[in-house]
Amino acid sequence: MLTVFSSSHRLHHGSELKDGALTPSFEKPQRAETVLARVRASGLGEVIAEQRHDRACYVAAHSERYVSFLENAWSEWAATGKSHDALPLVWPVRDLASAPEPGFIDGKLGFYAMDAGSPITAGTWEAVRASADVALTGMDQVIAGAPGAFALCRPPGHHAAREYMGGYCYLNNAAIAAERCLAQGAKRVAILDVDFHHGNGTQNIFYDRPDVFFASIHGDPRVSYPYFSGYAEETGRGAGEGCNANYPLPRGTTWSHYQQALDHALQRIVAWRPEFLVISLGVDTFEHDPISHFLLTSENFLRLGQCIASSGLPTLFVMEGGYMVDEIGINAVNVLQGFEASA
Ligand code: Q9C
Ligand code: ZN
Repeated sequence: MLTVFSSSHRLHHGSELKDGALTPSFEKPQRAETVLARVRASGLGEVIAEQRHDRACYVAAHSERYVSFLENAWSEWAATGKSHDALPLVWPVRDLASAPEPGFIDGKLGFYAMDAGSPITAGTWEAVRASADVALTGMDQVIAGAPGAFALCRPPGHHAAREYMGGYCYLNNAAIAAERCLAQGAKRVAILDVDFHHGNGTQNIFYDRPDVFFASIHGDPRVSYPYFSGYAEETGRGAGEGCNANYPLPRGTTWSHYQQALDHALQRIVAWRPEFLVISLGVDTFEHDPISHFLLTSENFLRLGQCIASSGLPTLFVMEGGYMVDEIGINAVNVLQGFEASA
């Protein structure tokens, strides 16, 4: 299987506000380098660089003003004399939700963010757009006939909604890839999110859409980030009613229980008859992940790839989370090798 990788990811490394303290982000450059090293060591296949894609490909999944914000945020922040990471500190909650976009960077940061987990640094935009280009380049391979491809994206994307960043995510790489299929003529695309955290951003982007089916298996939002979405009752809206499926699972979930949700999600996807499948591939469901609470083993990730292959769909794997840096490469590549063994 082909892997797409961009060295531009190294331009993005920042801090997050965690448990009340500013600390180096769990989402660090070493993550992508570890996965890349495992791709090479395992002989998975060729590794190619990303091809630059038009900005319109990003605006397909996001609003124009949000993409403009991402492009300009660092220079607006730096213009106020600051050189450390930009993080939001005030948000438009419930009764303030219809407020207009502020004209100053401190206000814009909160307006376009769901949390203080996505720092804007000097190199963030260049890394973010390269990550989206990695997903687009991988999707182009699948559209051209590859049965599977791996977009080794960093930073990740599934928490990024049409108009906000959060959870280490800025542009929604999986959503941008799905929009690419539709722009190239596909009628129906499915996205399956197996990251530990609910793919709130992807759900947000496609919630009222009948042409994209979104399923997510994740930690129950009653006790797990992102806390405010991911309930089973969220099934889509309007023309998109019935095209959104959430599988919230308790802390401590092991493979046997996980596999039941996975089989159900895949059955629903196959029955919906999509032309392409995008997997939001987080491996933070691993038993030793430092910020998550499922108990999958490295061997279970091979099974996960086999189950995905059973759908028989052309599949793009898009890297999302996974923070146990020593194991993240083994677990991600196990999914891909499990897929290839049964494809
Ligand atoms: N104590 C992704 O996996 N912080 N994002 C959670 C839990 C945010 C994860 C803190 C986690 C975001 C792509
Ligand atoms: Zn995650």
